[in-house]
Amino acid sequence: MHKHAVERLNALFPTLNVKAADASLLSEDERGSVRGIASMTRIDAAFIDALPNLEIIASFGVGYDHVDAKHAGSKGVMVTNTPDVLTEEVADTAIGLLINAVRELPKAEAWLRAGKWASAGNYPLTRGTLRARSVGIFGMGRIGLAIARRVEAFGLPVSYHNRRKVDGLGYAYHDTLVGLAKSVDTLISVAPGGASTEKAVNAEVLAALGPTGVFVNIGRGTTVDEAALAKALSDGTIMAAGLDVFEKEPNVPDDLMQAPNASLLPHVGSASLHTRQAMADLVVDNLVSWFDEGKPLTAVPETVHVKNGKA
Ligand code: NAP
Ligand code: 8YV
Repeated sequence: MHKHAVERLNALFPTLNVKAADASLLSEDERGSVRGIASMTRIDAAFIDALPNLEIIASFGVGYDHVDAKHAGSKGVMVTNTPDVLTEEVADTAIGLLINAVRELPKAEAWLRAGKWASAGNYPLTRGTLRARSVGIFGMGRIGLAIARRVEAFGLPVSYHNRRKVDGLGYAYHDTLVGLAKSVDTLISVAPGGASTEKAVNAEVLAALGPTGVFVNIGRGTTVDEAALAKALSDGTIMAAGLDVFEKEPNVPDDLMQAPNASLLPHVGSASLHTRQAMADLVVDNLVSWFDEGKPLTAVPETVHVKNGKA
């Protein structure tokens, strides 16, 4: 948990610090004493069931695929996340990854640092350019919209795929991901993890993007068939990728590590001091609001029905 959140929590509540959400790390008395959790790790049904007086799980991050929120909701336990406060930061990172992937900026910098500018001459002209690209967004939610605004400012057309068309949004909508991929050459995924998006970006979707295709993932690694992506990058099915998230973090598959046409980041989408502090504050503010006011600030959809017994 973020240090600022821990400091605020220690000042506000009696706290227990547990290294993992594993009930065997707590005594029976401790299990009975827990009414709220602040966490950025996996919380499964067994852990929720092991805490008889648990009322709320305040998760650090907007994505909460690591929390069994459906089970929490069925047991009357509130789950909160940290939407909005990270939206612009993550959208900035997505654009950085896109430009890195298309214009090879990390490789150009490595060229300079290796002394090759002086010894071998200019970095080669890039095959990739943003000019004349069309961008598809998989997951047109809060962050997807912030990315779309940036892409529009670059003068590029935007289209998207969600399960539902967003009312009043002017961008072209595709009701399938493969349909979206067929219509663009640049796909940015900012969809949540979980069963409904598991390996959604597969060989068929990558083939639909085509040989000038660029794939950027700022959402969750689980939404991608990583073996298919590595193959598509090596055999020219697509041109390049920019990836901030991976299926089994912090482990990155070797064939992606070695791919010269992939720009890779260690899940830093929201990772500035400014934004992480705002996320930490929202975790704590949710707990304070729950225990003082009887309601959360940012409940996840699976638990909006959960009422605080004292409210
Ligand atoms: P959001 O506002 O809930 O947007 C998610 C969008 O995805 C919604 O528009 C939703 O529309 C769509 N979606 C969900 N399931 C789908 C499915 N099965 N098929 C197609 N579309 C689907 O969430 P957000 O705040 O933009 O955050 C999005 C995700 O970004 C998070 O869940 C997290 O995984 C990721 N993230 C990553 C970082 C990072 O550091 N890399 C940082 C923050 C967030 P429908 O419901 O209509 O389908
Ligand atoms: C965080 C994220 O890095 O908000 C999310 O969904 O993926 C990131 O902002 C992560 O949640 C912290 O572990």
